[in-house]
Amino acid sequence: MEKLNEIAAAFPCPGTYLGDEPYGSGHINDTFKAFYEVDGQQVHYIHQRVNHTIFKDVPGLMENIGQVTRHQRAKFKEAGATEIDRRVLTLVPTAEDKDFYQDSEGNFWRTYIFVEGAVGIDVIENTDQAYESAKAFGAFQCQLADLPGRLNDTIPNFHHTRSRFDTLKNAIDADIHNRAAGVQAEIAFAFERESMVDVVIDLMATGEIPERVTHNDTKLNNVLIDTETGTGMCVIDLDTVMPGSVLYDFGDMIRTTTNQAVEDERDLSKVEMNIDYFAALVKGYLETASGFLTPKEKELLPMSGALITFEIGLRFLTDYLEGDTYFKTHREGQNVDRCRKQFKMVRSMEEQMDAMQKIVEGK
Ligand code: ADP
Ligand code: GN1
Ligand code: MG
Repeated sequence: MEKLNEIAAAFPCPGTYLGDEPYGSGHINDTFKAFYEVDGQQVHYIHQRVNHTIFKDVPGLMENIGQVTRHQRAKFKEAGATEIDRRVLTLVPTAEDKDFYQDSEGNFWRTYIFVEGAVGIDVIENTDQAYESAKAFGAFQCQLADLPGRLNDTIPNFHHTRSRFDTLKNAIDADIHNRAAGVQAEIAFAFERESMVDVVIDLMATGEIPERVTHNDTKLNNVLIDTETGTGMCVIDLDTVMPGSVLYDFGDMIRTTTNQAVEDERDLSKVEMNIDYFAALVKGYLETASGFLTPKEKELLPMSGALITFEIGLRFLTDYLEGDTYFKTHREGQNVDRCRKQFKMVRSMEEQMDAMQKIVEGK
């Protein structure tokens, strides 16, 4: 256990501070589980250092999170929900009553109440988890449909797939680490599918697909699943909640919940899109989202998986070429393995597109 004394002092939580342990498997922020003792009982919090290289306006991001979680809380209350502190993230204020603290080194920290008895799943175990996570993300979008005003863009052009493609092209041209020669097959795969990148952004530009408040990072481990009941309890990782398209949200659910291989799986024979998981996702998502989806959005649900999986593959490949500066890596070549897995999933989804369409049409 390590002591984050400055952080613990900044967020006055009741009890005696015991220490912190690194927690979770996110690629971006530094997350810690904090241990406190209150009347002989252990109580936990989350201390999180926000990556301010990636999120350039942390105060603007925290303003979004404050607004979003307050709105969710009001919706849960209105609906008469129980255990609201386990269904929505709760920010713990600093001694100055702010939602974040900037430490002596300039890092930004926030603290959440720890959601007990629920976990983020890295690799899907059964169709119930697909159903539950999609239902939770759909309910999240539904709750935020009437959020007043416009949220700050925490990362501009986050799901602008064309700019992601252009950034890859620049990284290939610059090739600052001389890595391009080793990934020619991946580069060729990317170029063969260039036409895919504009589909959703063009439809958004013409207004055929509406802009909505979306999560933008709906990977499976960003919904906490109740360990007893298996219910999708709490949508977390709200850094990228901002205006976007539901298609990128649904697509990322397909990317991360329809296959039992890890995100950087090297044995690509294990990597196939599983249609039963897909069917469970569609069922869960439409239960909470069908009330607001337009026919065009619904029609494009199956292709959204290939689109965002391609986009994330482009981002992993770009990061590899740029020297692994964006996503946390734990070994050499991890980003290229992540890219290869994504591209294999794209291929598998392309092969099963007709079957995926039939499932959505049947609902
Ligand atoms: P990252 O942006 O790095 O993915 P997350 O906000 O997703 O960071 O947090 C990382 C992990 O920490 C999550 O996958 C989850 O397991 C855990 N976590 C985050 N917030 C909470 C919370 N309030 N209660 C319990 N676990 C949490
Ligand atoms: C990052 O923060 P985390 O680990 O949930 C990334 C997502 C990627 C994902 C790939 C802010 O998500 O966009 O899809 O890794 N988040 C950011 O696993 O870039
Ligand atoms: Mg996360």
